[in-house]
Amino acid sequence: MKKLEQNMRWYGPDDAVSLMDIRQSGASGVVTSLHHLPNGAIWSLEEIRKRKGIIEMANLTWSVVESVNIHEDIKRRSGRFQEYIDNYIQTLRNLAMSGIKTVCYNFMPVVDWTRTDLEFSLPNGAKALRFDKTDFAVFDLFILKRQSNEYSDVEIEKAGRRFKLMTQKEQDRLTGFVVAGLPGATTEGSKSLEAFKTVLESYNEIDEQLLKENLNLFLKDVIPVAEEVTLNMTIHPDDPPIPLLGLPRVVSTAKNIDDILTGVDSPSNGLCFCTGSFGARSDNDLPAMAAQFSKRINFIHLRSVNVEEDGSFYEDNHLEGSVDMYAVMNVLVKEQQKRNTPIPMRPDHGHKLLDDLTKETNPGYSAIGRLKGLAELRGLELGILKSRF
Ligand code: DNO
Repeated sequence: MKKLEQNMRWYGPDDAVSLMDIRQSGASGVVTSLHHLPNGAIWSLEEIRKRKGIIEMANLTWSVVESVNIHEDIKRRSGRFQEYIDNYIQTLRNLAMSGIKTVCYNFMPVVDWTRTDLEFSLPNGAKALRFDKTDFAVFDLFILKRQSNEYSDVEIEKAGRRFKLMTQKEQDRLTGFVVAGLPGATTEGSKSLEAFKTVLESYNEIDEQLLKENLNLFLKDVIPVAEEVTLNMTIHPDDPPIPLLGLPRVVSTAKNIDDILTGVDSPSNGLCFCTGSFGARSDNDLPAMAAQFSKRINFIHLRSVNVEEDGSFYEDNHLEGSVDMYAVMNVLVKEQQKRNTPIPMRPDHGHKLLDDLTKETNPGYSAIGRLKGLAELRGLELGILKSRF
């Protein structure tokens, strides 16, 4: 009976959730990144080993790097992109030399993840992350004031009405929530809305087709090295998996994933199967996607979303909402039985519950909420294993 490898994300020594907290969750490893290094820099052996040492001192393993972020120049294939690709490759070599086998990354231009509310109150008093389509249009059209032809008249009118009712404080709150998902942009120095707009404009000439090509060219450079040093690269889907802010999206659907995995056909070119991200699109059939790509799923994020009619969603309990977690887990457990090494998983996000509510944590990465998620997921896995294998 082979089990998935249980991990928790850890943001490094400054994370309010400590390694000892993570140990108490029952996870055997952590998923982390060298967040203090700017995008595009080489991760030295020394920096990697220092971090690894801290994790191992707590009797945990550094199971996955999430993420080695991709510099915007690589996504645009502009400026110093070749140098950044060379740096990326060196980072991968250094990680492999330090015994790390799995790296997660995404190919979302500018924004990493996007929500409009990081403190959405649930009926039981817990707090969750939410993406509200109208609020997002308010931010885009009336706060950022971006020129856009992507909204229907009805959407514009609805957003306009909501904007008019908003106080300045509410507008600032919304802006704060949306820009919280800009880790790439902040490390590259774009914190203000004006600077944000400038980065968005740098994608004016880049459509979906071009972004796909740029991803493919990046993979053509990087995957052979990953293969040589036996490292799994796992691409994380777009979150949410729809075009936003006029930016193209290329990692949102089964077709996108198929193009990526067949475009550079190597076992090292794998997928981070994130149920919460894919699940925000009602036309993504998650169990079918898990089955279709099972061989190339080398990292798993498990979380659910409750999707509303207009595409707005909030993050639900891990086993409830729009994601059929039982069906997805069935596929993953089955795949795990065919493998010699455990597939790393982590509960993705969690509500703010109990003492989480008074603690300053990274959005989605509360201790108790994630612990609840992990406990439920591990129970689901065990139930499936015991009844079927
Ligand atoms: C948010 C995360 C993302 C993810 C990156 C992967 O909670 O799922 O920040 O780590 O997009 O590169």
